[in-house]
Amino acid sequence: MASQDGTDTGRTGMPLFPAGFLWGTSTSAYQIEGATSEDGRGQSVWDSFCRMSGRVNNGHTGDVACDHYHLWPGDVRLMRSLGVGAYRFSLAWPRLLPRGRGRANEAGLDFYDRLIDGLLEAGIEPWATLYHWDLPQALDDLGGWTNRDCAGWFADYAVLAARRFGDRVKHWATFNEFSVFTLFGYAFGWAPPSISDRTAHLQAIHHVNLAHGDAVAVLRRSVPGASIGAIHSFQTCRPSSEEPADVEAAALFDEHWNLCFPDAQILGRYPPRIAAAIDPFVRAGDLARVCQPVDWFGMNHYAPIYGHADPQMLWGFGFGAVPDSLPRTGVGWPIDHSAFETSLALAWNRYRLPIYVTENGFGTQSRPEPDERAEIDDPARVAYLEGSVAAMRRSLDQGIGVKGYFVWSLLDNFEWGAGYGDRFGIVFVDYRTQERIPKASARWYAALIGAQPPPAPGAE
Ligand code: IFM
Repeated sequence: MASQDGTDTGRTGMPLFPAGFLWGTSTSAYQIEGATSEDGRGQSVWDSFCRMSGRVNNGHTGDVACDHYHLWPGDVRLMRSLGVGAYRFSLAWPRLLPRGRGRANEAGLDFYDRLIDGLLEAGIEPWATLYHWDLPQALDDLGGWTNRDCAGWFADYAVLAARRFGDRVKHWATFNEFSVFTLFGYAFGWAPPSISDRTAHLQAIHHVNLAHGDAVAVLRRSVPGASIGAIHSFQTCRPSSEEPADVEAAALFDEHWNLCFPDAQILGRYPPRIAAAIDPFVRAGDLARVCQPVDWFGMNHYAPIYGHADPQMLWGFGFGAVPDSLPRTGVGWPIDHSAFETSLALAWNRYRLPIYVTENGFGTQSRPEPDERAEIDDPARVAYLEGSVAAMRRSLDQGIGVKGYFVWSLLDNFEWGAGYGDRFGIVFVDYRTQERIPKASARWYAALIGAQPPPAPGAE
């Protein structure tokens, strides 16, 4: 059977993917764990940022979040009931090393031991990300990513994680969305450490790249059979208008958002507009240190970016107007699945690595009580996810090496500056009771996974 766009839909009406295609869900530590001051966890930059007046919507914090620290067994059961093959979560650096370096926190290590064992018992492959934005505050006090030593601190943290969990965790990502936390934190000032400074931003880019390279080397040495990648926010970047200033601004935005991390890590060079500016921070041998062989390209995709010239912004580019013709998600992001196909093709042609889509999802704004549960019926999210999956299927037909897809997110969670106001989960979380209620999108996802052909005998 074929759908209107020509996709093979099998008997169930669901698009069919090659046997062995991986279906998963993604989350991150600060967004779901809570228990921020329990069992010896140290403070992260997000704990501090949430306490700064006016930074996070409604003064929300990650203190409790989805209380996944205590409720993880139920969350694993939930994933099992959906039939997912893999779960991508992040390790909280400040839970493992409360001061970022030095003495490890056994209780924190135990927590991830339990989670990993629980996932394996449920037949779900653990995919660990070392860094999803929660830098230990103690390291930020020493300059954070502007300090070149931070790369070495990160490598030591990677050694600890690899030695403790590497017997069971074989899929590792170094960082999640390099460009987002460096741009928002060191250039736009919208996230910790709330800096807007060109030198600090360039240092952060390069030191994070060094940290990535060092961590890949550590993981390769310490984890037999490791499959290692990095996760990039990779969104097609278009100019808001055909004005030459907007076209040039969008090109610089593209280098900052999409290219300056994977180009350095996979091609061993910075993209042209950034190269000259970053050169003073690059020492002999650095790019070889950054550019370590990886096994896959992690792509987080949500929406195209429209860039325009904005002299008020640090680098002269900013988010510009989106064409009125494009529909929007509940949090105002433009919906255009052709941008996803473009990004997949671009990453494939430029980096020639197998691609895992490590995040893709649809945000809505939480309704006020008593209507907030109306969100459990979420046809707009289902339609968006269907569009993404169809785009991915078409990309596969064009020979693009997409190997798996992780929906963002398993649960509604702490959406950074938006606090709990934005919901991206396929499972609804009632934050008053911590009740989890699968949305229509969760049922749709389970049906999609259930319709896929079984893995070939002997396949991984
Ligand atoms: O919630 C975030 C996630 O932490 C990183 N990628 C985008 C998601 C939605 O904004």
